[in-house]
Parts: sequence; structure tokens; C-alpha cells
Amino acid sequence: MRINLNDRRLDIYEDLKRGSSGETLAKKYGLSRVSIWKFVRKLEELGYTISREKGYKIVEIPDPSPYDMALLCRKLKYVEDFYFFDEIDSTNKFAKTVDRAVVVAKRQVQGRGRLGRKWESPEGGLYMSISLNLNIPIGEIPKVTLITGLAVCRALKDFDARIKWPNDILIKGRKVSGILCEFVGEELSSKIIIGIGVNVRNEIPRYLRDKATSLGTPSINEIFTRIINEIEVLFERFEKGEWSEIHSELKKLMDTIGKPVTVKIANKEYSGIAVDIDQDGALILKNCEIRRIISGECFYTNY
Ligand code: BT5
Repeated sequence: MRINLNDRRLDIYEDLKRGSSGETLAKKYGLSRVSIWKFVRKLEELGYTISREKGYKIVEIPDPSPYDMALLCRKLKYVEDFYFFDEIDSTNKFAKTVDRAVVVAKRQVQGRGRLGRKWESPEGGLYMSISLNLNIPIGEIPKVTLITGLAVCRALKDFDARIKWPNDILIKGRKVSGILCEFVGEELSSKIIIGIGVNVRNEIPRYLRDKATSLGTPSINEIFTRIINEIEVLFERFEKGEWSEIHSELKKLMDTIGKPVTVKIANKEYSGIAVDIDQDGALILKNCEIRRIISGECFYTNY
């Protein structure tokens, strides 16, 4: 389902949440009462409960709720469309085919992690991708991943979430969220896909239970709202040139600093103590010498 963020249905939806008669809505939007009724029926099919006592009023929304999500996306400066799927292969894969859009799915059948790994995506989790035409050099991508991680971490602050460099969000040492930022196209006409997966109230497959966790009770709508709000604030600050303030906050929430780690880059491995994240978002590793790692896969070790 595609919802253009300028679509009047979103305004009608807001009125339906406050409560309004079909006649008032029809007059306000210059539509027939039948088309209002058809929209109400469509919402019911999507899982919304609508009372008809005094006109129409939405009394219960589904979780996730595509119309509330789309309304919220109006906040995002670069986004024009919202796409919602019950099932999809991968929201990141789809997001590559559209521009200036947010994509959400209830479940993914080929959810992807980095380097072709799998992201388990059963119903009950949040699977979202943002497709943006940002004019930033490819070298800034690690920063985009880190800013997104900070946004998720802030969104999950009630759960004491921490960031594991470069793209994992942990709660009590277990992974609750993963981020996959991809860059598509040439340097000048480039597109960034920001993919976020969060275990909200989905089951964790048995083979991952010792290293993954889910939030438990909160709703997908609530987590989506918090993440979008943080993304809006942080990317606006990044655009205004406030990276060094963002970087300081990141370091405070970085679980990796001070830990013995092994980092894999292609077929090389480096071990040492993670001592810092530098201004470019690179991990600084110390053993006999100091090594600066721009991207790679990081494992905690008993070095
Ligand atoms: C990531 O990769 O952590 C990035 C995950 C990004 C997923 C989102 S969902 C929306 C969008 N659409 C997509 O298709 N992807 C993005 P990586 O660092 O490579 O971690 C993958 C590893 O995490 C796997 O090899 C497992 O060990 C573990 N894992 C898989 N599913 C998990 C889950 N649901 N929760 C926690 N850990 C998981």
C-alpha cells in the first residue's frame, strides 16, 4: 500500500480520529458521502475499529497502524511517500526502487543483515527503511549508520540501550536492533537507504536466544514514533553541522569503548582494546600499536 504524504486521506484520517460525521467530512473535502464511507470501510478492513454512534470516530487502531505512521512521516523533510506491506522480501531491497520514501513491513521473508547475512523478521517486530536522496559523500556513510544507531538508542532509552560499534543496539549485552545503511548509485546522483530492524514483541528464534532479545511489551507504533522523532532531530542537527556534539553523545552510549574486541575486515582480524571512536566514526583499537578501523565486524573477546 502506498500513501502519498500529501494525500487528503491522511487529513480525513486525522478528522476521523477526532470524530466527525460523514456529511461534515464530505463537505469539508468536497467529496461524496459514499467516498467517505468507502474510506471508512477500507480502514476497517485494515484493522481499525470505527464507532458509528455520533458520526464516525476511530476508537482503536491496529499495531502497526499504517495511517498513523504515514502522518508521522510528514515531519521528515525529505520524505514524500509511505509504503506499507503485510509481507515483503526486504524493506531495504524495496526502498532501493523508490525515492524519498519510508517503507514499513509487518514481516520480512528475506530480511537482510550486512554481508548477505539474514535478519530474522517475524511478525511483531519493526522493519523499516528510509530512502533518501542526500548529497553526502560516500565517506560519510559510517556517520549515517552511527547517527541512526544513536536515534534508535535514544528511542530505547527506557530500556538502557547501548550501541555496539558499528551497527548493533544492545540491551543487557543482547542485540535488540540492527542497522543496515546502503548507498546506491553514483557519487553525484546517490541514494541512501537506512534500514532498521527492532525486535519489539516478536519471538526470537531459539538459535539466537543467547545473543538476541526483544523489548517485550511496547507497541510497534510507539517504537516507530520514537525512532522517527529522534531521526528527525538528529539528522537536522547533522545538517546544521553539529556532528561533534552528536559524536560526543555517541561516545557516551557506546558499549564497545573500553572492551577487548576482535574486528574482522574481509579476511583479516585485529584484536585489541577498543579505546575510542574518532571524529570520522572509526574504531580506534589498541594493542602493541594503535589501529584505526573505518568499518568491519566487531566481536567482544576476552583478549
Ligand atoms: C544487521 O546486520 O544487524 C542489520 C540488520 C538490518 C535489518 C533491517 S530490517 C529492515 C531492513 N530491511 C532489511 O532487509 N534489513 C533491514 P548484521 O550486523 O550483519 O547482523 C546480522 C546478524 O544478527 C545475524 O547473522 C544474526 O546473528 C543476528 N540476527 C539475525 N536476526 C536477528 C534478530 N531479529 N535480532 C537480533 N539478532 C539477529
